[in-house]
Amino acid sequence: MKITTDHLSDLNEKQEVSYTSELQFLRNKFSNRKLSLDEIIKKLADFQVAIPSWALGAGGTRFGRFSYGGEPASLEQKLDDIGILHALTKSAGAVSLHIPWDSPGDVKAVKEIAQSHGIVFDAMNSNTFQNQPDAKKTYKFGSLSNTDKAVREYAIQHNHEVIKIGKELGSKSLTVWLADGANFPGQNNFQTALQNTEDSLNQIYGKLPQDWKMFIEYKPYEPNFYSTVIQDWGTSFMLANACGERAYTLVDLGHHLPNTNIEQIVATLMLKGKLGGFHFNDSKYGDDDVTVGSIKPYALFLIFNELVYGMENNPQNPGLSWMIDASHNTKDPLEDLIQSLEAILIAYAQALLVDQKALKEAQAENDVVRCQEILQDAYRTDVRPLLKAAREKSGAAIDPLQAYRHLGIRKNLIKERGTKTKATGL
Ligand code: LRH
Ligand code: MN
Repeated sequence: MKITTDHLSDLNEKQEVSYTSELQFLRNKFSNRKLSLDEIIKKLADFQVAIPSWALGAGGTRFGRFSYGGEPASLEQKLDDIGILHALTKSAGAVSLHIPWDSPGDVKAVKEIAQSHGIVFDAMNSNTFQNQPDAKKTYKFGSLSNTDKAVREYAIQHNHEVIKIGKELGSKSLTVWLADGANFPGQNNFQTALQNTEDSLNQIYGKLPQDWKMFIEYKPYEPNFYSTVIQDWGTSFMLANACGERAYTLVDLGHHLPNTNIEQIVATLMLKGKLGGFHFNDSKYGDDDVTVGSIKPYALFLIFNELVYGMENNPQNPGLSWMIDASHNTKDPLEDLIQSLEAILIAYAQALLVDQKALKEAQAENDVVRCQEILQDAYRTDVRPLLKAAREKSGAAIDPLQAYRHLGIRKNLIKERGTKTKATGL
């Protein structure tokens, strides 16, 4: 199912009246600030988030998985679904592939389909946390950290193959996340596991094309429940520095122990020029992978406030990779991703409204109350008219979720694919 601007023009016409008056209200509200709302609208229109190839079907847990009907059964169909998301939002212009879950059979055909939807290939993800059916080695006791040199080499080889596939597709980065760790005290020698991991990552980095980046993703626990080799930002930061200047830390919002100050981690990594990118999602307890901004929207805003400050003040930190990493256990995957894109753009727009100059002055004067008021004034501003203006500017649906339902897209996908298809991934 291909969405065209014709599909959207009538819908947008109805939407336009209401949001233009809301936009005019914002223009009046910020007329006394040296702030260009048109510049913000342009930044929102240019902001592209990569969609994870592993999150286009119904997700699940060990307690069950409830299929959604019309799920994409191939990489080609997944690209078509991301094409629908991008046509509706004009913010989903990239895909992040997970190998081997989404290995491209026919690279040429896959590139053509992606191009036809205006989608580029963002970071490639290797998978050394599952044994493949034809596996010659087992990752049961780890991969890059494994005590068995042959298993480490097997995992390093897999990452080199993922880079090779990425080069053919035009990707420019590799994300390495390791499940490696232990379930019980005494099971692992922490130092040996970390040293093996560092050596293995260096061998992967050694084969990274000169114009590529490597992202090292950390996580405190799951699937190991006593220790994880790359457990926190500090360990990832250390390993990235040990590898080289094109190795960075990737922040998955769900990979933090409760109440961790993630915005401070973001500020620290940007100051050190080692923040590579994000896996956006939200969570109340663990790595819940629920809809972005659905549980802690203020925390997401505070993270974007540090990102906006960093993008203005830290030229030492390169452009960031923006990716979603979520799992859809009870929502239509495409509606869930539309909501996540909305939440990310809302947090970014609110952060762009922060009067950074006034904040800096209030911080210098230790005017604690004023600091909070400056932040919350931006956070409490309804910025959705700016997102609607950005989408109209980009030829997207002013209200993507309403358009998705109005056009009966899920019904059409079920008609095309049936109810039995199952998407690869989590
Ligand atoms: C690990 C993770 C990682 C992916 C996987 C699908 O929890 O966040 O980014 O490889 O999910
Ligand atoms: Mn992740």
